[in-house]
Amino acid sequence: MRGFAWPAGRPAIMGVLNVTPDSFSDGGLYPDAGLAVEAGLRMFEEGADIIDVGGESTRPGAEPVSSDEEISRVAPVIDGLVAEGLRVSIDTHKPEVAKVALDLGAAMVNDISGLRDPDMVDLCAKAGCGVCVMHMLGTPKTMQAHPVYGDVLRDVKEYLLHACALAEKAGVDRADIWIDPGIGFGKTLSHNLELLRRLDELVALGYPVLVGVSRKSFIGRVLGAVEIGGDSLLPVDQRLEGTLAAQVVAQVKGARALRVHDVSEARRAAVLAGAILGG
Ligand code: HH2
Repeated sequence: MRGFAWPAGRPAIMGVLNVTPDSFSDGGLYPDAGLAVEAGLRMFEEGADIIDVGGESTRPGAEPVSSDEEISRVAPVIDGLVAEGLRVSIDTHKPEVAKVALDLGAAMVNDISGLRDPDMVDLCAKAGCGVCVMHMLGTPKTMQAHPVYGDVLRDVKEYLLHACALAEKAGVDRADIWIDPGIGFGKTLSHNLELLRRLDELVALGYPVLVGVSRKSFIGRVLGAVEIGGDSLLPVDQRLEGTLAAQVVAQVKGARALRVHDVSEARRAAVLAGAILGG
């Protein structure tokens, strides 16, 4: 991603800005574009290095929306954030949506489908933008039905390497690629924990690794079992401490970027962890 300066001493912070009615934790928060732009500016002031704008929820079971609907949600927000000089990524797997976002000045495409659509690869190669390639098993509608892997880390790694090779062959600059294991995207609780435990194996591939754990249900599940019992989930609004713990583990394992809802808290935790880790 041209001109992206990695922050010293901590992972980059990607602030989550969902302009959807149904995202799992911030859905419906910004009924108009002005409010969403204000929220993005607040995240920037709190230390976000890039704002990830999404117009379609990808929570388990989510219904897809049309490209037109997605564009109508994200375009005014991206326009407003870019006008304020902020660096923006577009969270989409649809090339038509990515194209509009890039034309408006977005610097990165965050593709949860891991570049499944060849048109997306070509678009990114032509645009010379940053690309985050995320691993997902299946689609959001079905991904949590019964995810099965041989060895989850190896399978995710193989998929990401393959997608990155296709992107580079099409002309995407290797330096513009980030990879992401896709925590919660077609993974059981133990898959998510294992991916984080063995994140250093993904880091060893040499691409910057982005991790998105913020408020996700695996956190609610681990803490719910301890605090409530059985299969209970700790509610989304009580997952901040668990989120920070998981983000710090990812940082210790070598994550270079964190996708977060709570920017200020995540930045503070990352700065402190960075000071301890040194270098
Ligand atoms: N997680 C979500 C969405 N996009 N992109 C990347 N690269 N990595 C992630 O882990 C990731 C992502 C899901 O979280 P959220 O956007 O908060 O919710 P929703 O999909 O319901 O809008």
